[in-house]
Amino acid sequence: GSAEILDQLREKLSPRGDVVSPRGRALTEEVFGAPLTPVEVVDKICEEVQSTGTSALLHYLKQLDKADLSAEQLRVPEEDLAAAHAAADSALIDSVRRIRENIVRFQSAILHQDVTIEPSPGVRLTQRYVPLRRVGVCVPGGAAAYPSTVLMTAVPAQVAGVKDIAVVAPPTPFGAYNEDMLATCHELGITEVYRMGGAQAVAALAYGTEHVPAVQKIVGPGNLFVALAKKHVYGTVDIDSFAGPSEVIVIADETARADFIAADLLAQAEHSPGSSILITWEESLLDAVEAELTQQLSELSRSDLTLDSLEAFGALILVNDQKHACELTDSFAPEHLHIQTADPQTLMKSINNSGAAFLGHYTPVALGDYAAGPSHVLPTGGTCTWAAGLCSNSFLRSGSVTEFEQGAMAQIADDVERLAEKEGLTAHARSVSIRR
Ligand code: HSO
Ligand code: ZN
Repeated sequence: GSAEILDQLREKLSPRGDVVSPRGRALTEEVFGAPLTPVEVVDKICEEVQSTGTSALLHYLKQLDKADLSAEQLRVPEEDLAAAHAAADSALIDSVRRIRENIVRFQSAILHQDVTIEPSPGVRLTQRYVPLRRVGVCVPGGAAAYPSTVLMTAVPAQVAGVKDIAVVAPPTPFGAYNEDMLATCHELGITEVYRMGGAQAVAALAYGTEHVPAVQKIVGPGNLFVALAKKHVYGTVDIDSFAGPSEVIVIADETARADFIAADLLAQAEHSPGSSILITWEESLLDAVEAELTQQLSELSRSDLTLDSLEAFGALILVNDQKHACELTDSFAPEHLHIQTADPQTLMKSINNSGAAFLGHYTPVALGDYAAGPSHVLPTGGTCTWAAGLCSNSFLRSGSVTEFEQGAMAQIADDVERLAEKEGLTAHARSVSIRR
């Protein structure tokens, strides 16, 4: 039955608690002298950074990231960004430029514009949009380097008109010491990059320290500690969402190619952890995809990690029909949905819940991960039923503007006075009646 399949599928979502490795657990125990839960660890770090600023930040960078930095070494010198750019593979820089253009095109087209209506003479109502002044972008640097995340966060912010963008990346070879990531920042005109990651970086951005000016919003993916820290600081600043491990559901029919599907499932598993789920009503696809998975896995650079993830968080599911596939997908609410059928547009109409959808045999999710235009920072773990992916509009705040002329005010006054009196707020009523 559907409910059972769904329960089994939910187990394929890697639970956030598991993201703490045994090594991570041992480390926090060593640092804090007690086996604290991840939430306790994060609360403690955030509170200390809030109260003692840079010294707590440096303390945790030393203890947790094994990076012995001075306050002056927190920020990457602008010369280093320029040097990384000068030394970078020129083909990479060309790609970054083209991708930036793709992102700018899409993100500008969807950017909210001010809306003004004049519902009656003498009344003017406006919703206006203002960019946030300063935002922080978290770029992961644990298991792999992510120049793509710089593009997919900073460019939408720039399109929205954000003036200051502070990038934080952990002090690791895949993070703040990654030349490609630094070169990408320079190409995008980002000058403020900090060597800090984890909960301590999120807290520093949210509360500000002597060396890190506070931001208004923190975006970008991260591990469990980053996600919990964003939750902790929400309210002091805004955040995008709590992005967890990546997921894909592929829906396929008899027109789909098993080798394509296997490649897509492996791409998601490569994030390790990443959930890779195929749903089909075409029985022959199951064996064909399985054979392709085995075949292609042997050719991958990260095959061990990918296999671990596939075994823990992969599933090939046979359903009765298309309708069943759509119901299951909607209940699971995947981060990525890829429809590889004869008529993906029609099928898409019966599915509401996905963070980002990819239609057709020639639209692998990797196009969206790297280059198409929509951001790859997306809601995971079923949260796309209420959360949206990052986009240029995530960096705007809206405010309303109301204007009445005297005659128009007199017309609406009765209703205002009546409600104000019902609420017992006579000063409110009087502020209107006095103008009649
Ligand atoms: N699939 C990830 C994004 C990514 N993939 C970055 C490769 N690099 C989350 O949407
Ligand atoms: Zn990806």
